[in-house]
Order: sequence, then C-alpha cells, then structure tokens
Amino acid sequence: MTAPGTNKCPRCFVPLNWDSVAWMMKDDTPAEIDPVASEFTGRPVTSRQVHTSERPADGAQWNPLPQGTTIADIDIVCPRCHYELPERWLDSTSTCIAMAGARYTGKTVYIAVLIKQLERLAEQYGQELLPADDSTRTRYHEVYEKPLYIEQGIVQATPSTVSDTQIPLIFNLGMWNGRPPHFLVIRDVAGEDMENPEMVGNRALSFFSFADAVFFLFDPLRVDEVSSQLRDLIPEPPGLGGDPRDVLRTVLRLIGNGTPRLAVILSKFDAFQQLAHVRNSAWGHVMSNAGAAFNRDPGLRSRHYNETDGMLLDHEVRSLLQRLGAGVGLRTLRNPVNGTQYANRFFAVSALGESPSGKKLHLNGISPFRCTDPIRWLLANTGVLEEPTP
Ligand SMILES: Nc1nc2c(ncn2[C@@H]2O[C@H](COP(=O)(O)OP(=O)(O)OP(=O)(O)O)[C@@H](O)[C@H]2O)c(=O)[nH]1
Ligand SMILES: [Mg+2]
Ligand SMILES: [Zn+2]
Repeated sequence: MTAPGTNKCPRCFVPLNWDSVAWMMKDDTPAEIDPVASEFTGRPVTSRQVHTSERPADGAQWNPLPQGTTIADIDIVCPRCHYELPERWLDSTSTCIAMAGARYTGKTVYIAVLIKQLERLAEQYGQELLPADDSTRTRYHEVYEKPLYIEQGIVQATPSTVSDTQIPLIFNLGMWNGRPPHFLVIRDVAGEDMENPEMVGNRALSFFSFADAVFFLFDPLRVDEVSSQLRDLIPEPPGLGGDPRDVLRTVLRLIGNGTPRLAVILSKFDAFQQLAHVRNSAWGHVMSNAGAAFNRDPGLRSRHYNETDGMLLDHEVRSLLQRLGAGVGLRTLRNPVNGTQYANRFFAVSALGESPSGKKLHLNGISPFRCTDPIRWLLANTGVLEEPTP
C-alpha cells in the first residue's frame, strides 16, 4: 500500500509523487506515435504531446505547469509509461496487485468473483466499491462479469501482452478513517506469458517488480495424482497449464529486485475438496478432516481478517502443496538473485464453488470460498475495509 501523498502508476506500478510531473494538455489532439506508451502496451499508441517537469532542488514555490494554465487544463500522466492517471490520483493511495500463474489456473475467474465479494464486504461497512474509470467499468463488465454472471459460462483465456493492450482494473474502495480514497489496482496477466521465460525483461511486464503484492495461483488439477483420483467425481477440466515450478521461477525473475508480498493461492479448492469423497485413499483422509481451516470459511461470519485463522490455513496449505510436489521453490519463496525471502502467505480459494461442465457453469451457480482472504491479509491494519479505529 502506498503512503499518503505518494501513489503508484496503475499501469507500470512505478512510485509517483509531485516532484516529477508529466501531463498532456486537455485541448491538444493526438498527433504522433508515442514511443514510450507504445513500449509499455506492446502496440503503437498515438497520443497527445507529453510535457514533463521536475521540482528544482530549491523548488519550494515550484509550479510545474506553464504560465496561464491550471490543473483543470491538463491530464496528468505517468512520467515512466505515459498512462493517463485517474482524477486526483496523486492525492490518493492504492494497493497494486499483479496476478500470476500458469494458463487455466483460474486468475480471471478469481478476479471476477473477488470484485463481487469485495462489493458485498464494502457494503457491510456502508461503503461502495466503484470502478475508478470507464475502461475498468467496461472491461470488468465485458470480460469478467458478463461471461460468468450473465451468460453463466466461462471466461476467455487472457490474451498475451504481446497481442493485447493490457489495461489495469482500478477500483475505488472508498474513504476510510477520514483519509483520501484508497484504490485497488489489479493487473490480470496471460498464463501464456507466465509460461514463456522469454517474457522476462519485457517492459510490458515490468510492473511485477513494483507491485505491492503478487498473487500466484496454483491449480491442484495440474497435479496428475489429484486429477486421476478425481476423474469420476468432477467434469473433465477445460485444460491444463504449464508446470507451476517453472512458472514460479519465471515470476520470481519478473519480480527481480522488487519486494512485493507474495500470496500463494491454491485455486479451484472446490475440486480439491472432492478428494474427501475418495474412499480409502490417503487424500480422502486428509481432506475429510472436519477441523481443518481449509474446510471452513470464517470470512462469511467475521469481516476482519483473522490472523490466527490465516496462519492455520497457511500451514495447512503449505503441507498440502508439499504433498502435491510443488517443489522447493514454493516452500522457500526466496529471491533467486539475493536470497532474501519474500513476505508471504498461503491461501486456498474457490471462486466458483463447483466445477463447470464444458463451457457452462454448474447449475448450482457460483458459491465462492475464502476469495477475499488474500486481500484482507494485504489490507489488515491499514484501516481499509476494517472497523474504524476510535
Ligand atoms: N472447479 C473450479 N474450476 C474453476 C474455478 N475457477 C476457474 N475454474 C476453471 O478453470 C478455467 C480457467 O479459468 P481462467 O480464470 O480463465 O484461468 P486463467 O488463469 O485466467 O487462464 P489464462 O487467462 O489462460 O492465463 C475456467 O474456465 C474454469 O473451467 C473454480 O473456482 N473451481
Ligand atoms: Mg485469464
Ligand atoms: Zn506508469
């Protein structure tokens, strides 16, 4: 989470402040290809002229704008990638999340459901979660909400950054404890890119090293032992992505010298829970433990993130992942270059609550499990989505 008075760019996640400002004149017309924006979007972008201004060393009385212009005449953009910032962005704070995980791990479905769950959570506090701009509103509706909630089907595979202008999803979480609005920024990614080590070093993915958090999704159905035991219990999964051990290695290289918090999320947990019905198997035994944190969702009762419950689940998921052969990389979560360990926590979520069959959702509809845990872990003790402190 950014500190008050600073924020991050919602596209490239670079820290921003008032010392270095870039802007475009509102009444200008797009004239030329902008090489900076083009590099970050992976396709040619025509834009208005970008002006920049740096606070001079002794610049107490500094005004970055040209004479005769006011803040109403300009659109502020990110000095690094030229993304046009939402209104009053530099006076707000945000939490910037990069999604990660192989193809089919459930990243896009998770985001679709997470936003609905966060809407309900905010509502319980008398707040409203709103898209921060038109592109978030349209994109969330078309790509996330409509396929699942209206058409009762499944979402499309997320296109590679190379072929698609990846736009951040930006949601206003509202004002908490009398502070400026706090925003949640999510960058969905293509599993295809995560499985391609050649994407390391690509500018379009450089946001990973500036993220506040990386959500790494792990698909239990990718593990042969699990999918073979579930063969008769759940519909055939739509497809399987790459080896999570390789994907993690690529993701850690994308993070580079960054220090995001890492949430390792065992996705499609509904499918995994079906293992409880496999009689006389070691997995059946593990999964039918009624006392396990992974068999209950306290988020339905308490609005606050519960640290004790969170730690318990963390331990349980760690040992599940170990049994699944997730590899030493996932157990240690260390920066491959300097060896420091990322602040991390393990989670289990189910966005859908039940496996879709083919291209249609299960007739029981969507019943999410523990989807907001990772967000509430990130926001714990910040005041956002929490009871006001007296
Ligand atoms: N059982 C179960 N299946 C799920 C769940 N979430 C997603 N799936 C299945 O996994 C498929 C892939 O989900 P996506 O969200 O598109 O996966 P993704 O990680 O975004 O994939 P890419 O965009 O290709 O990287 C869905 O079409 C569903 O069939 C879940 O909570 N439970
Ligand atoms: Mg996707
Ligand atoms: Zn930027």
